[in-house]
Amino acid sequence: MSPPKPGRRDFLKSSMASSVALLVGCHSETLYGPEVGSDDGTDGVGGLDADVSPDLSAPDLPTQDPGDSRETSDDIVSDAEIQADGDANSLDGEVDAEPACDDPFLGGEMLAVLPFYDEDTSSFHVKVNAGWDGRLYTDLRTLEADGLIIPTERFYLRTFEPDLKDVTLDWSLTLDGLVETPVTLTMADLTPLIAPRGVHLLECSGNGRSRGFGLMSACAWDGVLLSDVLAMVTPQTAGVQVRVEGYDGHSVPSTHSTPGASWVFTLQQLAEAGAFIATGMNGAPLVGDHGAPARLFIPNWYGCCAIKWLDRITFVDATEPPTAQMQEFATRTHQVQPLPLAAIDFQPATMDQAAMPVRIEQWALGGETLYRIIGVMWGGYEPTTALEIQVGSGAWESVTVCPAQTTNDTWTLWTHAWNPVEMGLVGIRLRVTDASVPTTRLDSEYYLREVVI
Ligand SMILES: Nc1nc2c(c(=O)[nH]1)N[C@H]1C(S)=C(S)[C@@H](COP(=O)(O)O)O[C@H]1N2
Ligand SMILES: [Mo]
Repeated sequence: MSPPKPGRRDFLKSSMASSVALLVGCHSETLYGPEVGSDDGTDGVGGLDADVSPDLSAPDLPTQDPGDSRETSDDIVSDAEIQADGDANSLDGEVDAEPACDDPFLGGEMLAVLPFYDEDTSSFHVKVNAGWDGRLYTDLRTLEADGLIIPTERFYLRTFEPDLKDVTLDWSLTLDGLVETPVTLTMADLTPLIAPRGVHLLECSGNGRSRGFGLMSACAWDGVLLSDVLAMVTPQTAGVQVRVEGYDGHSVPSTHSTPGASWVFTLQQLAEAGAFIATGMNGAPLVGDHGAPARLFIPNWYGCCAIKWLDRITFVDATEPPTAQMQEFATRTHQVQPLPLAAIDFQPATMDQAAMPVRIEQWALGGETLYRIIGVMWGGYEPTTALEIQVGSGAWESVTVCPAQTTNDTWTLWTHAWNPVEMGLVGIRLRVTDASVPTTRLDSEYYLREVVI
């Protein structure tokens, strides 16, 4: 059978049976067009997915995949557990203000986790490629209310530890440029200043659907406030900016990306964001692939700014040009074209409020088949309650996020009960209806995911 290539709208209207036939016969491009933004952390040519070619030879069949299903509903966090969590966090004698979260699936049985359409789930949590192009994709399907901190070995990777890095040499960090006296710091200088810096999410600006948006993770970080380190030198003039660099000595060049990682920030941007030099993840010292012994971390800025194997911070003036990485990642950090000539005129590479589904569960409940869409919201600058969801051609519905989003530092889980009115391939869209909440990337449908019912 060679079905005609349908337009997207027709496709969504088609029956389940013909959808499956079409899915088997169609290349994804027919349905999606080229993906804007690949999952490799580079812009590629014209923002197209120029270099990542997910293995399409063995696509997930768009059927309910028993291999993905959970045996029982034990993994599902019940009201009681959420309550218990809240109780554990509250001080003795204090009234727990956390409202009970309604669970429409109570007493039901989870049957399966449905695969997202046309996403490669084959290599989550394993290191793929090498060196500069090395990646590890986090499996976001595993996210649970009590599992929102990703263990270090599952935290996503973009670029492995450089093979030319001499790990026998003691690390040092040089502060130079437009300063009275340059200084070189060792770990002994930083150690007394190391403290827990909280749970923060990191997302690669090139995070992409083809690999399940797996270039995003959150964990608890330790480190030293960057402002404390910058205060160790005296800027020659009213210091405005710094250029931050890391070590990037790879013997094998990247197939597509400009070597090096370097970014220019104003002192104000770093101070306002609470930037720190991370030295630890999840209670242990940083491991090599995550930038040991020290990396930059700027809460709520894209991963491309989180310079690993940090070794130099240079004070520069307002005429400093953008670095190669700032230009390479310009589309992904939502810069306006033509690009400014000075780094200071670049938009900050911050993450607007975003949201997407991470797991679609099929449940049996009271003789009916229902679906539970579990998702995350992250990024943004103020917590919001204005999240809405649309499944397929259904109406936009408010998402009751419970417990509510209270921080923009890390992701917040939400769930949405869904009773399908149409069969076939359906897209899942999210939006924020509060016009004061910037949602540039969300609104571009960057985080659209699809599922076949
Ligand atoms: N020195 C250096 N730092 C780097 C990079 C790099 O290639 N070299 N990649 C950046 C990018 S694009 C991302 S998304 C994050 C990834 O951090 P992680 O691998 O610890 O998750 O590191 C950033 N820091
Ligand atoms: Mo990235």
